[in-house]
Amino acid sequence: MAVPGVRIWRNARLASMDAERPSLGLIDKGAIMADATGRILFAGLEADLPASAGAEVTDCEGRWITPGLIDCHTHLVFGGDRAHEFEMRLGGASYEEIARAGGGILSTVKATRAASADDLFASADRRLAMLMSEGVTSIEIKSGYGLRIDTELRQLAVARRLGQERPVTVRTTFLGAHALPPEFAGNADGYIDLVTGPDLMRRLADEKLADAVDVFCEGIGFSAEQSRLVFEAAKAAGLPVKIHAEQLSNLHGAALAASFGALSADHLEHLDEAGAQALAKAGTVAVLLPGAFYFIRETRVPPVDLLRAAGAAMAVATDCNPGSSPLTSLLLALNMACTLFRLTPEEALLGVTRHAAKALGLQAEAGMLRAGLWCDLAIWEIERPAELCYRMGFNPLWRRVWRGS
Ligand code: DI6
Ligand code: FE
Repeated sequence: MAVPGVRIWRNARLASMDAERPSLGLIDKGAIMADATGRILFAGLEADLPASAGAEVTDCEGRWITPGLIDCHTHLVFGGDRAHEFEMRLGGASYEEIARAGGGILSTVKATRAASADDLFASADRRLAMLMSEGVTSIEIKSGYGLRIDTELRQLAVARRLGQERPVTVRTTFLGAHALPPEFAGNADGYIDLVTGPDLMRRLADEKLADAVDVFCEGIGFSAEQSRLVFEAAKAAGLPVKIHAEQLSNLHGAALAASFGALSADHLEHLDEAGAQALAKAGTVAVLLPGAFYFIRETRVPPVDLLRAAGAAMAVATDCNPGSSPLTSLLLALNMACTLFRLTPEEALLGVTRHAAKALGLQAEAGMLRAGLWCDLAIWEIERPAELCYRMGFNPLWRRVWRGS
């Protein structure tokens, strides 16, 4: 009997990332079957594959299949670039000095406000194509360079449009509390009032403009108290929260976010032991961003040993943004997570699949090769999974599958 729309990938080695299997959930001599709606019907030993005459079959010739990669922290939509500041930093200025002198995030805000939605779409689309070419099938995209309601909503709309027009899952995050816009200089509380306005938050939720709400909790961003106000407003609108925390100093933002059941706390170079334990206890994912650490030449690495000891889930992402991490390679982020932060390849790979899915609240849909989840696959020309972390600047992707095709 022919089974219309069913697809099979056979003769493969699977790194299933399935939480019910040890380590990376390896399955030698594996196969995957997807139904016509793009969900996985079967992932396991080829010998156990259910009969399915008429299915479209791909012979993977022994290649490795992982879940499609998930970049769970990006600022992909923005105007302009910051190459000039890169030159200034090479001349001796620090990231914080440039930010305080009105450069930094605010220079990108100016360029983003000046850009049309089509311009923003076109430039983000090129960056997205780079990520997708390395097997990325889900991505988070934050606002935070509009810093006015109209331009924040424009950024979110462009992010949504990328998800509608390209074969990739896009989760959007409202990061209105990213920096203080010039109109509110000296009046951070006034700006927080605007960002936490109940009408805005409800609109973000009701019109499905944002899937989550984030805040940059930092000396050059917003205080822990202001972050709390953002979280309370998000919670009242039913939106999950995330935080940029402990990147340049320790304001205890991660523990605050954990107390709100945050999806993730991100950066974390200055996290302390209590913070690591709070994340583990709340099930908040610790998202590590080695591209930003590298690019702004941080010297303090996130306390990976404390996160491990606490049992916190760790994810790895590009933080793609024009100021601190102009990185459009999740594979390079994997390498950096291992070389700079000493993650094991196994931890790093779980960090761009299963744990990254959790950081987006997508753990029931993506991040593992398991029946019922989306059939998002990355098929690799490699001999062992650690090769994905080991190489630099080499892309071994053979095929990418999003929702079964
Ligand atoms: N932390 C970061 O690393 C980026 N945003 C944030 O909150 C930097 C954004 C930028 O410099 O444009
Ligand atoms: Fe970021």
